Amino acid sequence: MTRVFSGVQPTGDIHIGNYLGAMKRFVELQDEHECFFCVVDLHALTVPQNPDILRNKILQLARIYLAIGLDPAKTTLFAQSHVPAHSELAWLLQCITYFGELSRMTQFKDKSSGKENVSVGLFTYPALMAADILLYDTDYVPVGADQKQHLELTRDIAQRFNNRFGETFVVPEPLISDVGAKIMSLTDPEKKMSKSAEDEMGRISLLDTPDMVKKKIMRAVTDSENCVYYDPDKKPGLSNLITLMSVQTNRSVEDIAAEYDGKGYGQLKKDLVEVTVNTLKGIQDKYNSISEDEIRKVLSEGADKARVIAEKTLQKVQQKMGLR
Ligand code: AQP
Repeated sequence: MTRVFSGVQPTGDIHIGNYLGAMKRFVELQDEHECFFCVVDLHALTVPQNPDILRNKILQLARIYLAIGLDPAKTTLFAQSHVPAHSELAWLLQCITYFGELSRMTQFKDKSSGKENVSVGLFTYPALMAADILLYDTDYVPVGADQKQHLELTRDIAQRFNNRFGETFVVPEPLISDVGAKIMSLTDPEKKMSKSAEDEMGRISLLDTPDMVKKKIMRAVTDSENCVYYDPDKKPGLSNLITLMSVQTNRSVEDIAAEYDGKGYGQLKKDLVEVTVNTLKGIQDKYNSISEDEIRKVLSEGADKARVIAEKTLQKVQQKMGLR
């Protein structure tokens, strides 16, 4: 069976961009692949976190994994920090990753821009992400478009290691959706929707109430043309709403644009509220039915399973590098 790995950071409110861009795909993949989905809590530490809030966010994200339909009987769900091999392999991979490569990562440039004290962890984050993926002999990594560059680096690191030390790592392929891989902010549609952006109105959290969803979509920034067509360069706000409608209804963006041509932005927004509230309702109903004990049990059993595989890969790598 082919292996799938992906992770989500417990850094804030998991939003509809995370869900439609990556997490929905996790659920589809679990039936036909051996899947590992991780709460990448070590990644969260690359920017300052309040320890109590982080602890809660880790459990909340695990609960969301279950609520969107991931089934612990089919898939391994765990927290990254519960499997020490992630940190250990990250160090070994950092030692074969070049400073220049990490300096070119656009996410690092964006997240560090204008900040005075930027952690070394934020800079080396892509090497930890490579470790996460390579530990599990991963074939496919479902991610949003913002992670494409990190995935390319992971592939380069795996190939470099294999060339230097002999065949060791599977070189993984990214799985990036054609539509919905980059959902944009509702208030600033030139930027992607983000968990940690200060402006909450820019994102729809998976746990937002129907009223909040309505307020955010109805206030979403569009343009003054009032003519419906899909063009992300010319009409980023409107095109983002069309994309949100398209991925939630499994219809093409052309189809949606044609339907609302002549009806105006107001009708599209109204219908998008209904569709989105409906998407979130299923997730929220399940979310509210899961107990904290159940989450802890899933994470504990998941880490036990993940640890066995991760340790084996780590030992192989240590041996190849001359450590054992
Ligand atoms: N706007 C987005 N549209 C589509 N997919 C997205 N993803 C993130 N934002 C969008 C995908 O969601 C998965 C989990 O993301 P992450 O936790 O790795 O964090 P991130 O990529 O840095 O995204 P955020 O939401 O903006 O978080 P913060 O604010 O903490 O940096 C990934 O597969 C990602 O591609």
